[in-house]
Amino acid sequence: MGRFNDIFITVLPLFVISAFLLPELATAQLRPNFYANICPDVENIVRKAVTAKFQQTFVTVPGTLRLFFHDCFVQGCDASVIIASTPNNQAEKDHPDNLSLAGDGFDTVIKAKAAVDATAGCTNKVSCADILSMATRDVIALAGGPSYAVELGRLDGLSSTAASVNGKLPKAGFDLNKLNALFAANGLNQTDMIALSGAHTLGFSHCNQFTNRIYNFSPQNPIDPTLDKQYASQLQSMCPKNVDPRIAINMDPTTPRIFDNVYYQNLQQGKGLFTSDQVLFTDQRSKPLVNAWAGNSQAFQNAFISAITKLGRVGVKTGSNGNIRRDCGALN
Ligand code: HEM
Ligand SMILES: *[C@@H]1O[C@H](CO)[C@@H](O)[C@H](O)[C@H]1NC(C)=O
Ligand SMILES: CC(=O)N[C@H]1CO[C@H](CO)[C@@H](O)[C@@H]1O
Repeated sequence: MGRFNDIFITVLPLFVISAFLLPELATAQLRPNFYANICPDVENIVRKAVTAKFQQTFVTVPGTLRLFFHDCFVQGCDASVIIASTPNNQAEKDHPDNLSLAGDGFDTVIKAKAAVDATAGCTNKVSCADILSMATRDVIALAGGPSYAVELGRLDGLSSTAASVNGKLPKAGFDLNKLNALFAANGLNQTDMIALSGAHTLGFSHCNQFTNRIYNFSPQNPIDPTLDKQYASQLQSMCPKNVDPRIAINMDPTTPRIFDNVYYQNLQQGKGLFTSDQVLFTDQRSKPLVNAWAGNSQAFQNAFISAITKLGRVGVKTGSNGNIRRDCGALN
């Protein structure tokens, strides 16, 4: 009886405390229109800034989309990837896995933030993490992909270290088990992983990400046998041995500037650029969805929207775990 009382007494204050915390947690819960009473026009302001940037360079699209992915997979969607390194701290963006993040993705967020902050009533009211998620939605639509209601209400993270990137991002050489494990660690299942891989319908890769597939795959097969032969020789001519390491090529050889389901059609034809792309078709566990989405653009788009919405919920910062950064590139 005494034990029961002890438990009751220690548990009760926890309920009382959580009742006080609840309003704060409730505001941190993501939802569309989070800024309706704070900065009602924020989505139009961001869209306008992103569109202006897009008109300057197409790299805005893949740069922003990949930035969102890397942000969410390392310490959650908290804009920690945008923090610049300082003499005392090497930030996430300076980890070697970030080497190829396009500067235009960062610039998109900085420009959209400036536009938001220049609007009366909105200054320092919208997180960089939310601006990145809105910008991501906008670039997908600008490239011909679907649009969707984006959930908002994230806070910006309070730290960013290169060390925190280790092991958090997938590698081009990953097989299905490794891909699934890494995505599962972020609450995303195989369906989500296959849908999000469809982002490789856009953007560029440096040659070193796949040279093993075209020159030294195995002693028996210098070229990865899952690669289409003609595509393999195109890749060899675009990426000769000892190529300039700055050279980058389109990941979708067919419609590189359109957000479409051609990525999956490419996989059916042996035109997946990375091992991690082609394995989605060669592994029997993922092949059925590749085939389904290759033949049904609407089904792919629905799955992508569901998956990127789940991606946007990863590790969201609430309460004292975050703040609204004045400068997206520096901690307050
Ligand atoms: C499934 C596991 C994934 C692997 C192994 C992977 C790997 C890579 C690699 C190696 C590159 C080329 C980097 C370079 O050399 O410049 C790349 C580019 C890219 N990735 Fe992924 N990625 C994966 C998933 C994703 C996801 C989930 C997204 C977004 C939802 C994404 C979006 C992009 C974009 C847009 C680019 C092009 C970037 C640019 O042109 O600037 N990737 N990815
Ligand atoms: C993956 O998650 C989505 C919802 O988040 C669900 O609809 C789907 O059935 C899941 N797929 C698998 C293979 O578990
Ligand atoms: C865009 C960006 O900031 N890229 C950096 C990624 O990390 C390397 C070092 O590993 C830097 O040199 C890049 O500038």
